[in-house]
Amino acid sequence: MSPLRQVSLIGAPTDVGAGARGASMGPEAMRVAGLAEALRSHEVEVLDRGNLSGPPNPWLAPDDGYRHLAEVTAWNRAVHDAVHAELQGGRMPILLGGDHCLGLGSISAVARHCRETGKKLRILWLDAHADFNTSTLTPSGNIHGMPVACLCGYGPKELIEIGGHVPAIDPKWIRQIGIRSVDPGEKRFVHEVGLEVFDMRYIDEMGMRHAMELALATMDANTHLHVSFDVDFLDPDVAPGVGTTIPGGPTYREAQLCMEMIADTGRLASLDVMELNPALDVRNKTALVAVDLIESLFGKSTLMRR
Ligand code: EXY
Ligand code: MN
Ligand code: MN
Ligand code: MN
Repeated sequence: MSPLRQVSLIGAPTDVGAGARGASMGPEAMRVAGLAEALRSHEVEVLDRGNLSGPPNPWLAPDDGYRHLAEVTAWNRAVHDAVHAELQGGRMPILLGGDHCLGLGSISAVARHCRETGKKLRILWLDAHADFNTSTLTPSGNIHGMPVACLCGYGPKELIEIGGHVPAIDPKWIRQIGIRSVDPGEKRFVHEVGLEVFDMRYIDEMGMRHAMELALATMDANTHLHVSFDVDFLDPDVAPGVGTTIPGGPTYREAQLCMEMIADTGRLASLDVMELNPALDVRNKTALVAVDLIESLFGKSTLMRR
C-alpha cells in the first residue's frame, strides 16, 4: 500500500487580480463539490485549513499599468506564508483560488522551500493563457495576466520579492500546456525569454500524450513537481465556470490524460486550482470537473493499470 499522503487545503477567496468578479467564491465551490472527500477516497489524509483573509476588491481602474497592486501584494503575501508553512510541516499544499495572480505567492513559497531543501523545481502551468504580461505589455492591467513574468523577475518590486529571492524561478523550470490566448507584446516576450510552451496547436498536431511526455521529461527522484492548474485550461464546453473562457481547449479526456500522466510520475508535491468562478458556472459543473481531474492527479486510474 502506498504511504499516506498528507494534503492541506488552503482557500484564498479573492478576485483582486481578475477582470471579472466571482473567483472569490472558488474555494467554497470546490468544497461543496466534495474535494476533501474525493481525496480521502484515494488514501490521502486531508486537512482543510479554511480560508486566508485579505483586503476586499476595490474594483478600481489600473494605476500605472497595474490594477489593485497593493491588494494583490497583500493576498500574495498571505498565500506565500500559508503555502510555505505547509511545506515546512511536510504536507502537500493545495491552494484553492481565487484568481491566478495568487500563483505568484504559491510558487514563490514552493521555490523558497526547494532552495532550502536542495530540491529541483519543475512547474507545469496548465492554462489557456501564458500569464506573462508586464505593466507595459498588458492590455488590461489585471495582474492575473502577469504571475509567470513576476516569478521570472519581471514585475513590480513588491511582487517579485515575495519569496525573498529575485527572480523566484528560472524560466527553464516551467512548462506551459494548453496555451491559446497570448497578447501580441506578451507573445514576443515569451519568445525572448524562451518559455517552453506546448500550445493547443502543438497538442492538436502531436497529441496530449507526446506533449506531456516532453513536459515531464528530465525529472528525477529529487524533483519537486508543482502544478498550477488554471481551470480555463479546459475547453469551455467542459468548464464554463471561469472568467476568461477561450474556445479550443483540451477535451475532458485530454485533460484526464494530462492529469494521469502527472500522477504516474509520483513527483506531484504542490498544486494550485485557480480561476474557478461559480458566478459564471452551471450547477457547480466546473467545480465537479475540477474535483474529478484532481482525483486523477492523485491516482484515480492507477487501479486499472496495475
Ligand atoms: N492576457 C489577458 C490579460 O493580460 O489581460 C488575459 C489574462 C487572463 C489571465 C488568466 C486567467 O489566466
Ligand atoms: Mn492563468
Ligand atoms: Mn522551507
Ligand atoms: Mn487563464
